[in-house]
Amino acid sequence: MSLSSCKFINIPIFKDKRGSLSFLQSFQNIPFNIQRIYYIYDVPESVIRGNHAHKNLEQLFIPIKGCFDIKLDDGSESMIYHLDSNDKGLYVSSMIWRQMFNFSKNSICLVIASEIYSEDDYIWDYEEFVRSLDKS
Ligand code: T46
Repeated sequence: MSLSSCKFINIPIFKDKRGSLSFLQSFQNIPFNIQRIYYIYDVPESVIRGNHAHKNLEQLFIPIKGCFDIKLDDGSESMIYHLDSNDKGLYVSSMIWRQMFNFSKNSICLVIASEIYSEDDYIWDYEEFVRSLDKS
């Protein structure tokens, strides 16, 4: 997969005097079937999370609170995305190397995932990631 498959997705907001509500629904405003949800929080400012790629997993990253950066790399090019709005999620396809950093204090990253958790889906070594791209 190339970086061009990764993109920001607008999340609808229903806002009235009672507050706001946003939703995600499989294949409606998210391009995969939702199988898992997790969230990342209490991340110290200097920490880098991720540092791996996924063979099959597709994910949507949403900054529910605060902001952070994600660097995506498809083996040919890389780009840093700043996530700072809970009505915009970053869709990341499979076979993209990712690093998350610059978490603001008290930030929360919600992640919507297309697969259940599987250790076998992770590629932890960047050289191995690049080699797997050559094979596909
Ligand atoms: C990703 C980045 C951005 C589980 O048991 N189930 C789960 O669904 C997940 C996501 C994690 N875990 C366990 C595995 C580890 O022992 O939670 C621990 C921490 O996970 P990890 O070191 O993989 O965390 P990150 O932030 O480096 O990576 C996570 C996701 O794993 C990964 O898919 O894309 O966030």
